[in-house]
Amino acid sequence: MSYEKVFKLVIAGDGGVGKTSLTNKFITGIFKTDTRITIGVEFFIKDLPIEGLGIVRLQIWDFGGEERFRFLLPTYVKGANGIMFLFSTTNMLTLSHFDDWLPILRNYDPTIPIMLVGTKIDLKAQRRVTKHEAIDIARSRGCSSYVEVSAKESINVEEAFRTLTKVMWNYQARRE
Ligand code: G3D
Ligand code: MG
Repeated sequence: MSYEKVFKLVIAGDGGVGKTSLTNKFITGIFKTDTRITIGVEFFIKDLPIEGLGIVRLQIWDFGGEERFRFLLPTYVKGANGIMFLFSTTNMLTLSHFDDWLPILRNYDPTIPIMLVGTKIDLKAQRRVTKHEAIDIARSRGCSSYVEVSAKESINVEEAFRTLTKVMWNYQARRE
């Protein structure tokens, strides 16, 4: 497939929030139940046709959120066109940690598009973060948008990637 652009997209967030599950679901359409702890970083490619724009080749960097790999992140963020920051809607701490991640994510490009993504919305009874709270954080931290997803129940998965891809496209166009 020929593509118009290549965008590097970094998936960040605490361990266990569902980064690998969301990436897998988007790439393969399958919700795997045996995702192992991601060591360092995993790298995926997906060609995404965007109506009216063209085909975008997404290079997706699924970053291992485990503390002992955190030192690698600044290197991976270099040259990124956009970032998805995932937290679990079942765990407020994973959203609180956004502020710890932000300086690293914005180190090379202080205005890089960052989409805030609340995961596991199928776990309704375990929900601890309201949509309202998450939107407030997204706004006050200058995120491009907030999306809620479930990799398990296939809610908003492709939409999240599409939305961010369009934002990355516009962002790059403005800088050219
Ligand atoms: P990570 O890559 O951010 O570390 P993973 O997270 O994708 O490995 O997911 C961590 C755990 O959350 C996994 O469960 C996974 O199945 C679960 N999970 C991911 N996305 C969803 C979702 O949308 N809904 C639900 N209910 N669970 C999800 P285990 O039990 O393997 O630890
Ligand atoms: Mg992982």
